[in-house]
Amino acid sequence: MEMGGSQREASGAGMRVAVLGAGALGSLFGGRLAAAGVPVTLISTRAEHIAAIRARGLTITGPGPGEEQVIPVAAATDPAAAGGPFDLVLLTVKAPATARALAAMGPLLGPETLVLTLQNGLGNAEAVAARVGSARTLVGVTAQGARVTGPGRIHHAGGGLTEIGPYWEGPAAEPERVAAVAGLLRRAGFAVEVLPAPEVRSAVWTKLLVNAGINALTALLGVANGRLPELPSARELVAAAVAEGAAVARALGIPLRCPDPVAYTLAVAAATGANRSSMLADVERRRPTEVMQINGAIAAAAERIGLAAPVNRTLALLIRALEESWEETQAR
Ligand code: KPL
Repeated sequence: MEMGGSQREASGAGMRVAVLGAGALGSLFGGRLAAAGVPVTLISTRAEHIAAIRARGLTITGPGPGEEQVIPVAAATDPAAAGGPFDLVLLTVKAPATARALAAMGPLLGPETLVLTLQNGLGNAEAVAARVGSARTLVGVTAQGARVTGPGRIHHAGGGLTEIGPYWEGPAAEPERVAAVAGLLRRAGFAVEVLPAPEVRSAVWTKLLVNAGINALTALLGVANGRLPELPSARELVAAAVAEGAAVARALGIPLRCPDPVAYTLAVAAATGANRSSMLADVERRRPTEVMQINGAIAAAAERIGLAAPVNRTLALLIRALEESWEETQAR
């Protein structure tokens, strides 16, 4: 049966997708899209991961016990060899790699390509908009959790809502195009809601505060998320970091999506109790973390408006000091 134009738009049929930053989350989205019949190319600088996907397909285990899907999907280490341009680029690199990814993105882009950032922290949307324009920038916040379990293998830890919407300054993406992206993701089995621009900003800040309270502390203490609410001193630090971030959001006029962000963050830590946070995973592998886009960004935003965020500043400095200690070891 032929699809009409609006049906096609709503399901995103015919869209070709590149995932730039096929780590855990990028591979999850790209893999599920490919399994739903969407033409996808996964791109990552992790040569082993890409070689394994090219040889044996991408394996996704979970979320249920015993669930496993092996998905044939195109994969490349270099955007120039990915077969662009694409209709949609999912940007899922870690935040410190955003500038490098945007600089390499040229071969993926046509004049109409949309870029959807699903990254953590502040500053990614602005960087994408500076590269492709705000009318082609979409921002998403997702509750999906995944981790890499080996080359060509990821584990889908659990699902949840993915919210996407237009960037909030300058001309915004046309609603039909946003709906097409949402339709595409729904076809791949993701629960998706489209938000108006101001609510995207609220969603980004609400997630930011959760990450500010959980990620750096779990990375410094070497504990799973669920330990933070249980340890009285850690709990106090979570509360202080989140309260500082909430004060900045309030001063900037950004409504948060929960009445009590400290209680909300502690509830997320408990609900994701067995998870090792993405920053803990980065620290364990001695990879650059997103701390400057999370706690560092809150401290910088506070400073710009004459507020203080000493707990976020200290958490950022502690993680940076760790990173510097590895850089020094590597330089020796
Ligand atoms: O988003 C997360 C992360 O690890 O980056 C949380 C919500 C803390 C879950 O682990």
